[in-house]
Amino acid sequence: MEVTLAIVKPDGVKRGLIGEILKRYENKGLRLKAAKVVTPSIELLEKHYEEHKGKPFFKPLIEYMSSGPVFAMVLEGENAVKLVRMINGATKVEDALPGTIRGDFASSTTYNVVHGSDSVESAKREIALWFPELIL
Ligand code: IDP
Ligand code: MG
Repeated sequence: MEVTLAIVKPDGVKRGLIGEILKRYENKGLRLKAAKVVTPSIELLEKHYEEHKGKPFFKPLIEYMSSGPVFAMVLEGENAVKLVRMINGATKVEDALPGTIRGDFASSTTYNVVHGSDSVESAKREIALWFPELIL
């Protein structure tokens, strides 16, 4: 069965959106396999976002993501990677449609409430980073 990593980012946790967001994933049939509240280290985040190293938004992104606790979760289900990306909505704030998490809750492209792995390979890599103890 496919698994993916989803994260409620610090702005989402501060705004009390963990329950609302998890409900949307569960409503779609995804199952929670593992979850934790953690303030991620800079080291973890630089690995997590290594594809974006050198981009202008990299430093603000790492600062934002390390600014407080996040809710990281492993979700399982058929097409889990694609489903979470669809439920999350588009990256750019102006493209995120109403009905998606970002469309409903994000007002900026940087502070966009949620993360979802972008492929099965990324999901494997990210789950190993965030949940090294997890045996799937
Ligand atoms: P994704 O989260 O939809 O996969 P990515 O392109 O992987 O989007 O970017 C990672 C994160 O970096 C985004 O979720 C967002 O927080 C931030 N980000 C991406 N593009 C921009 C940008 O153009 N300006 C500011 N922040 C950005
Ligand atoms: Mg991405």
